[in-house]
Amino acid sequence: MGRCAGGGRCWLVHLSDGTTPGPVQEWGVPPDYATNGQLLAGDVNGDGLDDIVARGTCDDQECWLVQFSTGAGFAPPTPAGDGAYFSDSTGALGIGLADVTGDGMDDLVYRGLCGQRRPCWRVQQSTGAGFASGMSWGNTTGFAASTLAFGFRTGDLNGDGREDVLYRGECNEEECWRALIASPDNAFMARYWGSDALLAAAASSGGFHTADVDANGLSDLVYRVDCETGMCWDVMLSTGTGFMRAGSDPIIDHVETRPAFLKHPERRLGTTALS
Ligand SMILES: [Ca+2]
Ligand SMILES: [Ca+2]
Ligand SMILES: [Ca+2]
Ligand SMILES: [Ca+2]
Repeated sequence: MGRCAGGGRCWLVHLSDGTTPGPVQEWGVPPDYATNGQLLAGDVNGDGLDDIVARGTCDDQECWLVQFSTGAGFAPPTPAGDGAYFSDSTGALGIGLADVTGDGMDDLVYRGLCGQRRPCWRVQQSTGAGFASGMSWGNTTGFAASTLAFGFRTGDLNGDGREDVLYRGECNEEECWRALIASPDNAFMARYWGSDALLAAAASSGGFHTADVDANGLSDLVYRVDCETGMCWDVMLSTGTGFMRAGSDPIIDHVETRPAFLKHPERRLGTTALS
């Protein structure tokens, strides 16, 4: 978000040619977002173009707003549903925009409140035009201090086409990677996904990310760590049932091959492929 050439706020976009960002383009006007909002990018209507979702105001009430990408700009914001029930930990853990149902349209997932205001993993499925009312996908926790510090990320860890939730938590009183595997029954199944991590060193460098680094359809885990030559990437590849460290050398030190932390690097934002 920045200033348009003519003044006022603008979405500014640099379309990538695959390796480098192109010149800046103006892509429309952002709405007035709610102050506690988080800006999310994902494909809400499944047309292959990433859209923008945020909390805003509709008729003096907080609501979800979506700005659909036209391929050459973002359309004006349209109401995309309400029914958000946030919990005390929603802000710290973050909100995901990920296709947990596997229909090609990104859904909202967050730690919120469900029936009788009990904490739950709350999912609002995309309808293609907005989001349906929230559903409880279970209440698995296993949180550790690092869960709140790093939040959660989404990605398809087991390659079944449904994006899953990943966070650093606790398994059998030890820190571990906890995966919440999205099932066809509209529920998350908690799975141990390994324990190995140098993540503590990465606390000051942006936490962890998911990206399919080896392009096998399974989302992997990447984060920055200190190494002898400066900052490096530590990569843990998903096997479909857990993480294993990439190669014999624990640290991948090729900044020029850094993974793009775009949710859908294969998709197109405009006329030029992002990668
Ligand atoms: Ca779209
Ligand atoms: Ca979906
Ligand atoms: Ca999955
Ligand atoms: Ca992979």
